Amino acid sequence: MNGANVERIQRQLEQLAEFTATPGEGTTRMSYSPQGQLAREYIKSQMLEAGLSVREDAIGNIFGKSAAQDPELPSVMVGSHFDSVPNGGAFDGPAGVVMGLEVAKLFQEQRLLPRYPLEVVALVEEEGSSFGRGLLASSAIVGKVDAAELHRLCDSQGRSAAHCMAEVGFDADRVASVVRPASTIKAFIELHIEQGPVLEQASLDVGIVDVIVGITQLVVTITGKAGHAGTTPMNRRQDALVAACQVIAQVGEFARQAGEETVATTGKLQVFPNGANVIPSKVIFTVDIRSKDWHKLQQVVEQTKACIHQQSGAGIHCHIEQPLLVAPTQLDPEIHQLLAKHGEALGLKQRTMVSGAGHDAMMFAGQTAVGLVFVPSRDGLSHHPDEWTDYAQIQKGIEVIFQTVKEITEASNYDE
Ligand code: HGY
Ligand code: MN
Ligand code: MN
Repeated sequence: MNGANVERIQRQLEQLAEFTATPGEGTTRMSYSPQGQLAREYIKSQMLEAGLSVREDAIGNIFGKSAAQDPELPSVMVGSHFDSVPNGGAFDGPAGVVMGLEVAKLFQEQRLLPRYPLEVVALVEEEGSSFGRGLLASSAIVGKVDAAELHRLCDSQGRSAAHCMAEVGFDADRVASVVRPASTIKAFIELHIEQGPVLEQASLDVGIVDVIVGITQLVVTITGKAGHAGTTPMNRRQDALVAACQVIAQVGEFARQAGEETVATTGKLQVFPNGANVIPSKVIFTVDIRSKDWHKLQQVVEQTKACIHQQSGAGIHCHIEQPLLVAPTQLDPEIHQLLAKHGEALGLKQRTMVSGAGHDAMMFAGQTAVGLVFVPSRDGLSHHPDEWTDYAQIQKGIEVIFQTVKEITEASNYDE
């Protein structure tokens, strides 16, 4: 298969994987961190090399825009995110950013001039690992984030998102300028690793996503009263951690009862003051709940909230925040059909599938026509240092998108 250049894809992914705070222990690249900034400069350099004009918006999203027969027309946007989870893998996000870079490079090499501009995008803060609010940048681009939220959201050291942005030259107070009116985007197409076992188990080359599951995240703060572990009788304790454990043990059961592949996870747990001989006075933990069925999602949310409130009383107080709530998202059938047509023409083995992972694509879906292409994940593993997808597999996914984007941008040869 000509076209997408596997060596270049490998080189760019290996270079991005270098930008981690935990070398040898997976990819840890927080937005606005030194590693995030190194990745930023590299991505911008690769956009320039692909002949794109580069800009960054007020919160640090990077855009590389091509020349076009009609530059005023809406862009066909391709890309993904370049932040990571703690000790995650090297492909979650970067595979989609490199897809965008490669599509742009192929346009340049094949002297293609699109009628609609091609726009490569590298997004910050999709994972929510820095400030506890996933899909932050794509939410801002579609107008769902205000400056107050960026001043309110904080990292584990209590630094606000606005502060962290300002530290590297971005400006949360100008977040309104990040909004892209729907009229400026003709389509958004993302390539992402599947992060599950389906494609590998069926020996398929690509998955074309029709639905992304609904997602919500709760941040629960339970407060009690610190005390001496040795001298405080069991009947006189207000133990915040014991109360939290009653909830955490239940959320999995609520999800199992809901069925329909509904899932619930507590991934973050902070205990204060976190001393072995101190009764915990405060606990902050997260509950991530997902389902392709909106009613099941809501059912588990309500059960979880009720269980939390049942812990209140006798000196125990509970507070719930819900920074993220996105309904199950249907992607664009026409884009889906185009991707399937080009996958077939390329002789790829493919299937339609649901995404159990959330993606920036779901935020853009309310704004424009959106497509999402999966490539296989070895052992279905992701959010883990051993996350892996063969570069040749990524190349196949990129080829499908390149052919599709050529059609959607109505590209023609400069020499014609
Ligand atoms: O959580 C997710 O589904 C994605 O990895 N942000
Ligand atoms: Mn991702
Ligand atoms: Mn992820």
